[in-house]
Amino acid sequence: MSFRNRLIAFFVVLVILPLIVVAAVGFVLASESEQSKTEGRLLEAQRASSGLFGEFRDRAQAAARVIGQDAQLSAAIRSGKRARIQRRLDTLASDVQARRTTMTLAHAGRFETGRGDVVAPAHTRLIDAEGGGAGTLDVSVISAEDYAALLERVTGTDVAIRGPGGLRTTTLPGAAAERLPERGEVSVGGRTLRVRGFGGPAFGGGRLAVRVLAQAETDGLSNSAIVVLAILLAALIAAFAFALTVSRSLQAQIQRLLDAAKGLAAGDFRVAVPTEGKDEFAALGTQFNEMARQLERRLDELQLERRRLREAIRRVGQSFGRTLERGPLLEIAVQTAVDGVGAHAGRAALRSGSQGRFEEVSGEGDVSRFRGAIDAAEAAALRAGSTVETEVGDVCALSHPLRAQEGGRILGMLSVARAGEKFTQGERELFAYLAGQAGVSIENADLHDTVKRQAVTDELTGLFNHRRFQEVIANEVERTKRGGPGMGLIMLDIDNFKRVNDTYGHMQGDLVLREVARVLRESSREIDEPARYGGEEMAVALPGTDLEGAYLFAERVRRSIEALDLPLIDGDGSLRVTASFGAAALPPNQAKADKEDLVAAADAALYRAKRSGKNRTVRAE
Ligand code: GH3
Ligand code: MG
Ligand code: MG
Repeated sequence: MSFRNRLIAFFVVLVILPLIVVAAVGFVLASESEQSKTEGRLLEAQRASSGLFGEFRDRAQAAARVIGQDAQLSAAIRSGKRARIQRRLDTLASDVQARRTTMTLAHAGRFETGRGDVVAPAHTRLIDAEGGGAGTLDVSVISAEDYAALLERVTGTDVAIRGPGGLRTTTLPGAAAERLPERGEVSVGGRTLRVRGFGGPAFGGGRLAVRVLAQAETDGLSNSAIVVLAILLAALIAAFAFALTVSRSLQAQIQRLLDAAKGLAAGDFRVAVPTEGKDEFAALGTQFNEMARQLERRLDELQLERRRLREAIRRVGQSFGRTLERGPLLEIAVQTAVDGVGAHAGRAALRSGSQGRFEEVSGEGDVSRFRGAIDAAEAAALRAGSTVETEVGDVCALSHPLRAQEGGRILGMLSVARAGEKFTQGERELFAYLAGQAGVSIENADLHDTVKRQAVTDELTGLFNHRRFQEVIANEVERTKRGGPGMGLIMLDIDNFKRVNDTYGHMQGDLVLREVARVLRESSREIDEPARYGGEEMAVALPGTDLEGAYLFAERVRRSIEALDLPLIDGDGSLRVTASFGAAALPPNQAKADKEDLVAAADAALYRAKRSGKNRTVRAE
């Protein structure tokens, strides 16, 4: 059932039911008044008919007196001549306008004038001259038919008159068949009639019943019933029209809401429902419009968030994949996190060792302003091992550990902060994701560093390996060719090393190699590149150093090796070693410099140092 139909049903129940009750009461009242009206009419008719009856009876009495006291009739009776008596009776009846007379004489028998049914008779005794009863006289001045017609005319009701022998007359066809009570209701020819009446003497003895009959109010509709019905109908139409109007206007308002909701569902947020008035629909409309605005704002926010997310993921994918250096990586991580979650500032802190202090490596925005909240969040996140949000004043900070995938080692912390607004669940999740990615990337960078270092490092001594040495020499020679500052090169070979191995074992030999390498490393400057050339031979490239510089450097290293007191692995005591050096150099600005020549020169010098007694440095020629 539609809303409109329900409203109409509601109105109908609310308005029509009471109307029907009122109408029913109206009908009852109207019918009661009809009933009493009919009763009144009948009573009046009954009174009139009995009054007329009495009047005609009085006239009959007067006529009987005239006849009874007539001297000529007395004489005729005394004469005993029947014809004479009859003649005189006829004359008298005509004079008094009697409709019917009957005279019964003790000695002469019965005499009559007129015939037919009559009503309201007078009955008298005839007294003769001697005073004895001579007979009886009955007189009536009106026929039953005339009386009935008169009554119908005067009272407007139907009339039925019944005598001892049956119905005398009636104005109502069909009434003959009915037994008419003195008072009550009868049905005649399918109609219901009310009846009233009275009894009187019948002509010639017995009783006469006079009945007046009127239409009972139960049949058909009375005027008042029609009025009630008309009012009811008018009220019904008015109620229905009102219900229709109200339901139409309500439905129109609901339709507007429905249309707006459909528009909203279709993504049109500019829809607005009219909100004039102060009723609940206006309130609903206001709420609806507010909801649409909220939805639009929320969707905008979502879209912004999605854009930020996409941008962050794009940047993470691009940048984390491209760079393998900690610094730039952390910078990207902080920047992406700040942009991605809409923060105002952020920082990444790293620690060098596994237990070292954190140091800010990269910052974005005004970190100092948010330091309190960031420090608090960082400490809490470090304890919790996961994302933690803290609030200090109106500043909210998010912090998440940067973890290595392998072993879950905490490499550092990534934090962002924002003033005035908490971070949403989505922002926290994005932040945790970014921190996870950053952790993995840093670990990758570290691994990369390690691999790179391993690729150029000699495992035993920690010096650069032969390949790296070749690269360095080649680079420096190239630099010198292009007007660079030149370079020095020393090569060393441990003296009688085979004997160390033979006497103390290979392990001891390795230890000697490591110690000599340490001396070499510690003696070198930052830009020098000490390398293991092969076996127990080592070399150092000395950028920007001339032959004399190289020689002095070699001598310094040689003396340090000579001074080494190396502990023996097995048992007590110690071991001393010496080394021989060859020093060579490439002067600056050598357009024709050659790597092989330089190495060969240093090697030749070393060979000469060996040949001339070991534990010494020989300059190349
Ligand atoms: P010289 O004074 O003429 O240089 O004599 P030397 O014994 O050092 O001569 P040689 O070059 O013949 O011997 C080098 C030895 O170094 C041979 C080899 O067993 C040893 N050696 C090379 N590499 C290693 C290493 O990695 N560990 C150890 N323990 N010994 C090594
Ligand atoms: Mg050797
Ligand atoms: Mg040697």
